[in-house]
Amino acid sequence: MYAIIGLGAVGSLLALFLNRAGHRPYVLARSRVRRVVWGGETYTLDVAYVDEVPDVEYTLVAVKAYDTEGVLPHIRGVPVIFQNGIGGLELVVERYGKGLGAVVTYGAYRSSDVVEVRGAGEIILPEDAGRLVDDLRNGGANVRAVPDVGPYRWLKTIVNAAINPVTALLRAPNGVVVEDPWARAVAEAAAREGGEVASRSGVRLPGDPVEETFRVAAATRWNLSSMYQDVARGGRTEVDYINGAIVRRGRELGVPTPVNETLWRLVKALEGRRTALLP
Ligand code: KPL
Repeated sequence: MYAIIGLGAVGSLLALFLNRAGHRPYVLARSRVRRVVWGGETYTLDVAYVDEVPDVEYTLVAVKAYDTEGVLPHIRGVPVIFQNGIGGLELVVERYGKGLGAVVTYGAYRSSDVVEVRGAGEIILPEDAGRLVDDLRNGGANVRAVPDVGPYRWLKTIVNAAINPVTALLRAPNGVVVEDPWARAVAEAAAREGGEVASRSGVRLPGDPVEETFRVAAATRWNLSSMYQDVARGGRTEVDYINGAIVRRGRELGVPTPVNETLWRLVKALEGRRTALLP
């Protein structure tokens, strides 16, 4: 049996795949999503909302990275962390004693009680995620099972560090990173720094960080990044776990990360501001 904590874009997508594999997951979430729209079809989610997570085999954690601490008491069984950035999984492993990392590259957006899937992607899971790999596959997810998710988490974090702040600061879709030469230069520099930090940490990235940044930005040209959406809602972002994580690791290793540091600070300044167009 499965529990999902957090029913945003990623949590809803996981619920949909599990439904299609014949499961009705328990869900602990602040808000309720009822429908998922994908490829012109609308699916109604079939989940059991709970206040307490019962004993389950897997708890899929799909809250924002900064909400991880608050959900720790609700985790049961094996936690699988579906989050952007570095830090959430590490916290769960430290405090709960175990946890698996996952990377999601589907483009999905939530507005009120509907989640719209706009970009086909994949879910990268560790091979030892066992039954979860089979169930998500049976539910139609494009799952890649790898021996070590760590390098994929790093590459995704670097791509997010290069794309997300630039789009949030410019209030533009992801395509700005490939189309505007100024934006492109900043994203490229951020990705290079991230790549250097990863390689000095001993991480062998599964792709070139700059090429991957431009590939993802072009493939998701019309997407509004998660950070853009968080800022537009006047909410908190995951920048501490994305650019912040790269800067902190860089400091530990003596690798300078001035571009990531500047993007981190600018996004922090933007969080919670409702930028008025007129005085
Ligand atoms: O993961 C993303 C995000 O918005 O957080 C990308 C890949 C940039 C797609 O929008």
